[in-house]
Amino acid sequence: MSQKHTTLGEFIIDNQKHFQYSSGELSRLINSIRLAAKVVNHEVNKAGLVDILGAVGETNIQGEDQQKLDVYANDIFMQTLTNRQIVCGVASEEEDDFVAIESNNGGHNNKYVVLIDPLDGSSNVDVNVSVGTIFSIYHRVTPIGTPVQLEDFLQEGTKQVAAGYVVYGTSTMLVYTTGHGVNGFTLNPAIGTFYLSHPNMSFPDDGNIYSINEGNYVHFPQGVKDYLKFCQEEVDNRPYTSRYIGSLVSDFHRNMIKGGVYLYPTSSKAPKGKLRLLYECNPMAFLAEQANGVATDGYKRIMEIKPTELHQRVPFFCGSKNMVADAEGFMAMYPEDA
Ligand code: P6P
Repeated sequence: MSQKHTTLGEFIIDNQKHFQYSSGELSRLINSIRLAAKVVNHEVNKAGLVDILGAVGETNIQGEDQQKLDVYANDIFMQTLTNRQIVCGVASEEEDDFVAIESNNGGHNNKYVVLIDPLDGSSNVDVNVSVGTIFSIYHRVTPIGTPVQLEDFLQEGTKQVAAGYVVYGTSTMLVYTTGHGVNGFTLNPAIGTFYLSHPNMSFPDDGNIYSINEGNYVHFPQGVKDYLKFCQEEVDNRPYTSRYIGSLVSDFHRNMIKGGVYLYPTSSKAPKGKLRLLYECNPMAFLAEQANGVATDGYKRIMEIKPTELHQRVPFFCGSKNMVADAEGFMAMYPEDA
């Protein structure tokens, strides 16, 4: 008799008790993300068969070529989040500015804002490598009943109510936290149901996997170069293994299960790093900290950074606490690089 796996829907209901005074809106919001993830998953899984590969011939505010699937995923999440009378505004990697939800969809009277990277790592789609969706949820800080403002989105990561990702890999998983640990759900595509497959996910304190784009080595700060040499020297349980998928969600997911560290530091090519604070680093940092891991910019906690711009970038050191500490130790040897 196979073990009965709890469905995501059952899990959300069972955990409703954590949200005092909540009328189930956060649960409905997470359910809407579940629905959008299934729709995007269906398209990602057949991307090679329909005219949805390749670039749309436009660039987003990041100056990155928008892939057709980027735009499709953004449209699906935008539509799903907009139509649920729960959200007053959405900020997306694919949108220049935040999107205020119209009053006919509850708009100003809704209390949550969502920040999202609808299809992270999308350049991998054309080569059939896993990609992901990353989401971050906050209570608005401006009064309910008024139009959502930029300050509703520029909140420290410590204020997140929930965060998670979908990884469209060899299986499709939804992994999320509401501040009470991290749980992973695997989609059974035959029936379109997510089942609790990875309860209470947790980073091992140590690991032997490091994830970084070593092609940027010559551009890295000296502390990062020294840490990479540390990873590669034959001492103790080193050299470590280098694993870099080019998809943050996939590298994070593997490191959380096996132990490891992900680094996207500053470089002379990316003086502030590449990853975006609001819809990549903060949600992944919330998950990391809820799963016995850590996330910093090489010096300080990611979730304590006060955001100033919607698409601002920060350096990102994330994963097993002892490995991040080792990397920070090398960074601290060069205070001039801070
Ligand atoms: P690079 C994808 O564009 C992304 O935001 C992350 O998912 C990934 O880890 C990183 O950028 C890859 O960047 O510069 O190594 O190609």
